Amino acid sequence: MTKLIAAMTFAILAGWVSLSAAEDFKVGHLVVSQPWARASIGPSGAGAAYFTIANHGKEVDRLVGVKTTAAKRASAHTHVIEKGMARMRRIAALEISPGEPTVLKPGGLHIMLMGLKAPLKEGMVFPLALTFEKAGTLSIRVRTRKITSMGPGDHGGHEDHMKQMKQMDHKMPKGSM
Ligand SMILES: [Cu+2]
Repeated sequence: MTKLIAAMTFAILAGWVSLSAAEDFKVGHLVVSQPWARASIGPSGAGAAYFTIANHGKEVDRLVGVKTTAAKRASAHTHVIEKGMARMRRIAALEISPGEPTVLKPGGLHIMLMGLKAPLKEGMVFPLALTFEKAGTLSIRVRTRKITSMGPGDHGGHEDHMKQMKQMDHKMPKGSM
């Protein structure tokens, strides 16, 4: 009887461990954790995905390619202020340095999804293939959170940011996509 309980406890613990670790993805010295995306706004066709990348190696790596079956194009973006206007700009190679993890989050670095094949809805999970210069390609699964979400572990969000996102235009040099 005690043995049975011990076995059951172990099974429950093991299940819990695998569940909690499910959001980490590893390739080489890189660990991508807690990927998530925001539900997209109406039929806008654009979305954004976020995650944290830690580099446990000794050399800088670079994110040089992003692909997904959920959208026609995906690329790393950052926010810049130009003539007092918040704009987004594509980053061809996002540096992943050892030490401080690189954090993609609303209002900062993000993976821009252009030409969504279907609107992103809360609870949807879609794949993202990240290609790094040194570590190679890593396939991750991104979970869609509600439109007001600020990230995993938040409770709600704030509307102002979404208004800001809507007003922001995507001025990028032709051919940079
Ligand atoms: Cu963007």
